[in-house]
Amino acid sequence: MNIIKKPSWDIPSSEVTPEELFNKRRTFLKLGAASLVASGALIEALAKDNIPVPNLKYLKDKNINNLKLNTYEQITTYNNFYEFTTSKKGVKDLAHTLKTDDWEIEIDGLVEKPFKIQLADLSKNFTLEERIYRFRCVEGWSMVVPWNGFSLASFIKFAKPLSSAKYIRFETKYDDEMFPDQARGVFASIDYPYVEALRMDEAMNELSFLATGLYGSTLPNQNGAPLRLVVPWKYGFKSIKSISKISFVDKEPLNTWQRSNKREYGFYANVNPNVDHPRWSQKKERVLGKFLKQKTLMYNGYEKEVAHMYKGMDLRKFI
Ligand SMILES: Nc1nc2c(c(=O)[nH]1)N[C@H]1C(S)=C(S)[C@@H](COP(=O)(O)O)O[C@H]1N2
Ligand SMILES: [Mo]
Repeated sequence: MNIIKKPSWDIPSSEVTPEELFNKRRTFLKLGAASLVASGALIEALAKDNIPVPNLKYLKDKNINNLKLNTYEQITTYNNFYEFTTSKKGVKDLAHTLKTDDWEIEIDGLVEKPFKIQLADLSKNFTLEERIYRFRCVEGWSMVVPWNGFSLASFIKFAKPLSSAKYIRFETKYDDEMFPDQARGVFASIDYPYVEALRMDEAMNELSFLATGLYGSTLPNQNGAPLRLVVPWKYGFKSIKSISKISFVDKEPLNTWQRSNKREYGFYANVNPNVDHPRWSQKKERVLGKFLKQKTLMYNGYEKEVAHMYKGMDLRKFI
């Protein structure tokens, strides 16, 4: 029998899984504008799954662990972003007050020369990459996200810290017109600005990433636009959103959740199924969109890449 091969993107949208769709879209990106005409079905499918038309060019992640991506819809409608609301489903509809045009990042502390730079100018110095990472929130839910951005290590080389810098500290922008919960002052859910930090060796680890996009297009506000940290072996709260200040320091900074409740949250926050949260077990997690829970992996599945950094540390003490 003679089988006529259809072009790969020419399939009914109803039969496409989000992952296939994503891969097709990447093929389509490579083909360029000409394929726009030929791929009505694809455009329709993208629209159906609410995936924006891609606007970023990046080096593809080979996804050697064959992680199954969560959908764009799942990743962008279930968020923790206290500056807007503590309701995970509510963030998306409130996040329009965040204005990311002309976003400036201030770099200070133990660096050769402190400076301020527009994010657009900063990004030009790096090749955009894709990183498909597991993401595990301390609350017990998880997802797999295709991020776009650049390695934190490449940013650090650009920023030129002094050898006396032992930690890198990040701050979310403080602007109570953009972030309604900051305007609530003492009645706010947590102390602002949100602060997170990493030890320098953790920051230089190949996995540490600064994201400016996801699923091939600019980061949506609710996911921490225009620049957020991604450290996939740590609980999600370490992955600070909407960064506007980065400081190099010599003492361990007090991060927001440790400040808020140091009995429950520490500095390291490494994913560890063997150390329970004081109020719940960390042995399992629910992947967004799935009903049954799955086992949580040590260091969220990144043991090979990160375990050496914590050798000899008591993981019950350094939570
Ligand atoms: N500035 C800021 N960053 C933040 C948070 C926040 O409330 N404010 N929440 C953290 C938590 S608890 C998680 S789980 C992740 C959620 O990221 P996502 O909404 O992109 O899934 O962001 C982290 N970064
Ligand atoms: Mo979280």
